[in-house]
This record gives sequence, C-alpha cells and structure tokens, in this order.
Amino acid sequence: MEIPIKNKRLAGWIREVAELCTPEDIYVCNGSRQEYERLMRMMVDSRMAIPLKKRPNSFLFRSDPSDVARVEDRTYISTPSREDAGPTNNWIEPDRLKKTMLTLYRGCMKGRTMYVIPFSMGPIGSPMSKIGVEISDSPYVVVNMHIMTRVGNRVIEALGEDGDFVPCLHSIGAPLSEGQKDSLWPCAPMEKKYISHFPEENLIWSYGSGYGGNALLGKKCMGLRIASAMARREGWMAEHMLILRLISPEGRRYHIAAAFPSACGKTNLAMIQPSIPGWRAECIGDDIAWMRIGDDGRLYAINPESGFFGVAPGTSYETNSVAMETLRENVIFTNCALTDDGDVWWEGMTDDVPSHAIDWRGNDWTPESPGDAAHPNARFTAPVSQCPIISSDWDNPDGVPIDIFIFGGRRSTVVPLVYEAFNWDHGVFMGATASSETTAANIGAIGNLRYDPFAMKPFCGYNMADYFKHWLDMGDRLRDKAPRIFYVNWFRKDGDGRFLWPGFRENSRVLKWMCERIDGKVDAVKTPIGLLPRMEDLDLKGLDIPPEDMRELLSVDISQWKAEIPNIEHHFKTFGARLPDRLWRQLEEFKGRLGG
Ligand code: OXD
Ligand code: MN
Repeated sequence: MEIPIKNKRLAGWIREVAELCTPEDIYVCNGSRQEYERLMRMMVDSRMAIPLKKRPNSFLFRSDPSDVARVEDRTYISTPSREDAGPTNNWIEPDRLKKTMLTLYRGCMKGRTMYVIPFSMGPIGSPMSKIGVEISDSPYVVVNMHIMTRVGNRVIEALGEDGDFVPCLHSIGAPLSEGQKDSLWPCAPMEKKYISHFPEENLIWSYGSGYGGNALLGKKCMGLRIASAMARREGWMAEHMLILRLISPEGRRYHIAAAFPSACGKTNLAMIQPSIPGWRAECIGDDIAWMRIGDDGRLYAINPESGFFGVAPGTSYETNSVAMETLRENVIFTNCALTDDGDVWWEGMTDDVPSHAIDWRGNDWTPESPGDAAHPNARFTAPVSQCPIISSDWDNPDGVPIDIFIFGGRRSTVVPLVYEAFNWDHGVFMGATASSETTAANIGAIGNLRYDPFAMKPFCGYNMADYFKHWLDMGDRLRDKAPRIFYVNWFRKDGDGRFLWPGFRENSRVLKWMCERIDGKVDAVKTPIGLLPRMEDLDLKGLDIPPEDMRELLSVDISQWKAEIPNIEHHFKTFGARLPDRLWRQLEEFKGRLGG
C-alpha cells in the first residue's frame, strides 16, 4: 500500500500497525472540513450519529451503556520498574502488558478502516507544542480529534522526514467478520479494555473503549500522562488546569491556572463572567495547561487543545451562559437526551423539563422515568474558537504568564471557601494533599472522598512522589517569579446539605481577592491552614448571603483539621521514602500550627 508520508518512522509504524491489526483499508486524515463532513455523513447513514434539527451541523451519539467514562481501573503506566509508576497508578511490566495487548490487537481492525490522525498539541510550530499521531479504527474518534486538536496535512509537513511524534494506537476492539452487522457503538468488554502508557518510550496503546479520554488520545493520555513524564525530563509542566485571563476595571490583566478534579467546575470557571461590575474574563483553556519558564523567568502557559470536551449535565444559561453560546453549532454531543423537536437536553439545562425525550440509552423517557435522561457524564465536543469570550491569546505560541495557581476539590465539609499558601513549599503541600469527593467522570463509586493531588491522580504518568519533587524544583527555579498559590472549595454545605456559597459567576469575588493579594492591596488572616480573607476584603456587594453563612465559609475548625492529619500521614506514607522531605517538613509545621 502506498502511504503518502515522508517521515520514515511514521511510515514504518503505520505499516507495522496495519500488519498487526489487518484493517480493510487505511486512510490518512488531512484535517479538512470535507473530511469531517464525509465521515459525519457516513456515521449518520449508519445511524451512529443523529443530526440535530435545532443545531446547525451538530450531532448526537449514544455510547454503549458499558462505555460511558474514563476507566481508571483499566489505565496503566507501564514502566520497567513498578516504583517508577508509583502507588497512584496501575502497573504491569511493559513486556507482559505488550504481550497481552498484542494478542488483542492482532486482527482487531478486521472489516474496518484504519484512520491515521496526525495532530498537534499546541499551535503547530510553537516551541511548547508536541506532535502525536493517533491510529484509530473509530470514525467517531476522528471527528472528535478534528475539534479537540489540530489535525492534518500541516502536521505532516511540520513532522518532515525525521521529526519526532508520540505514537498513539487506538482500537475499539471489535473486529467485524465477513457479513457481520456492526453495532451502533462497538467496543470491547471491560476486562479487555486497556488504556496503556509507556512513558519511557513516549508510547500510548489503548484498546477496547471508544469513549472520551480512553479514546481521544491527545487529551489525557498524551496531553497529561505522557506529557507529564516528558515535562519532568525536560523541565516544564503538564497540568490538569484551566487557564483564564481576568481583567480589572483599570485594565490590569491577571492570568490564572486552576487545577480541580474532573467534573468539579473547571469549564465553568474557565468561562466565568464575573458578577462584579467592571471586571471581565477571557477563556484560554478549560482542562490542560502546558507551562515553561520563559526568558524573563516567569512561567508561561499554553492550552494544548483546540476544543472543549465538557460535561453537559448541569450546564445552563444560569450556570455557564458562555458554554451554552459555544454550543450553538458545530458540536458533537455524546450521551445527551434527544428532544422531540430534534435538540439535545440534559439534567439542569433548563427549568422546564421536557415532557418526553429519548434518553441516552435510546429509550423513551418522561419526567416520571426512574433514570436520568442524559448520562451524568454526557459530554459536548466544541471548538474553542466558538467560545464568545475566547482570548485573542488562546493560541499564542508563546503562551501567557501565569500569576496565580488555584487548587481545589469538592468538599462538603472542613475546607473553607479560599485560603492562600504561606509560600511555594506550603502551596505544594496544599496541592499534594488536595482531596475531593469522586464524580461520574470515571467509572466507579460517586461521592467517595479521595486524595487527588493537584487533580492529577488519574493523569500523572510517573511516580507521584517524583511529581511533587518536580513541583518543588520548579519553585526553586522560579523563585520570586513563581505564581502565588491558593486553595478553594466552592462546594461547602451546611448541616442540611445546602450549598453555602452560590458559586459560578460569584466565584469572581474570590478571584478578585486573589488579585488584590498579589498586588499587595489587602492583608490576610493568618490561620494554621494558610492565609484567609478578612471578611471585609471579600467584595460581596449585591450578593444576598447571610453573614453566618459567610462566617462558616471562612472558618477554620481546628479539631476538624486535626482529624485530617492521620489521613494525610497515611496518604504520604503510601509514597514511602520517595516522598520529598520538604513535604514531611510541611506536615510537621502544619501539625505544629494546629497545636500538636
Ligand atoms: C475530562 C476529565 O474529561 O477530567 O476532562 O475526565
Ligand atoms: Mn479533565
């Protein structure tokens, strides 16, 4: 077969994969609009995609009910030594894992087209960007990759004859025998799914799932797991962070990067419309930040993606009008409900609930039906460029200079609305001990408390203790140019389970306080956990929030925090001797501040 590719390693790899997976044909994607439209038409014809009458050029897909989220239990970091993957990752020795997966890959694309998807994470040609090539037998993956990354001929050109790339092999794991009728969402059973990373070879092998981060390999697999390992080797950072620009009434710009676990509001914060008069925000990215130290010693961030793969349920004109505007056209929806007039719907989208819809499983649904109309992890895939508040710098190849880091999670108790780190090491301690109640973004139990350091637990491609060390090293290099570090919790509840803080647009009040902190305009209250706002420094004008709620939101209950200590100790001990001493020291100091 003639492959129109000059890059020798790429041409060789395509041949090798084709021999292994035995597809019916091979198609190299050029990234054009015609290509996108042709594949969509093909999927509409096969009834995998449903065109939406109400939204131009938008389509609904329904996945298999067993294939609805990332599968952390089936995700592997395969390093020669188990220690190098660390206690937060599943591990199988590379030769053994490859042997198992080669057996699965053998003949797995039979009856299907093998798509070769050359993509760039970050603007093509930026020194901060990296090229990947995904081989996949899923046309759904191709159209999503078109939106989420920069796909096509320009990438092949940038690769040249000997440019480097990350090979990302993906198969849904559902070969078709002669005459076999295809299912609408083919995939392999759970025990055959593998989302594997070989960080020492910069290699990704994914098998058996067609959904989200399991299949769109530029995102979590390359953009975070492989990139984080590369970043440590090369002295930069790959983080699970949104990036936004906040602009004060005087026109001063602040760049904020914030790490929250999946489905904890990163997309909402990335698209915030400040409720405080005169303040504006621009969106740069909602999920991943790649950051390097620039010539001036500051930390510069790019969003390596070019699309949003956001959680749909809960998104509304009330909670995130910018997202709703972004979703008007050219969108791929997955596992949302279909309304009778040909639109999508999900829980929380409108106050009026449709009296009838087709649910995410394809069944009739009414408000009396026992289950949700949309799956809780239903998603939209939309181009970043359609976001009405996208920053003109969102694809600036040099990135934007970060002033503020925010960590956080979903905690109904204990953790106050906001506090600031005393210094970089303390900020790293805050990130390393970040905890959150689990969400539907991963297959597994929902609402369990877990440590999710830097919101990277599912995404760190190496031993997390070494990752903490990398953060400490970055601080040593950045010194007084380092971003200031804050921790937030928008999800605190009272005893009756009611949220104490309104969240969404009102979170701008907390961001404003952070900006005033870095400008030295306001003092803070020193507490054992960090620096908290004085009540009078939080701009609460126009917000109807009872003072007792505010007091609770800004309270630090020493006995509750003391009760966290054994859990933190246990969490740290899981890293054994690899945990940096500087973090043990932080814990000792924390205990001291809490009074023993
Ligand atoms: C995501 C996730 O899809 O974190 O961004 O699960
Ligand atoms: Mn994410």
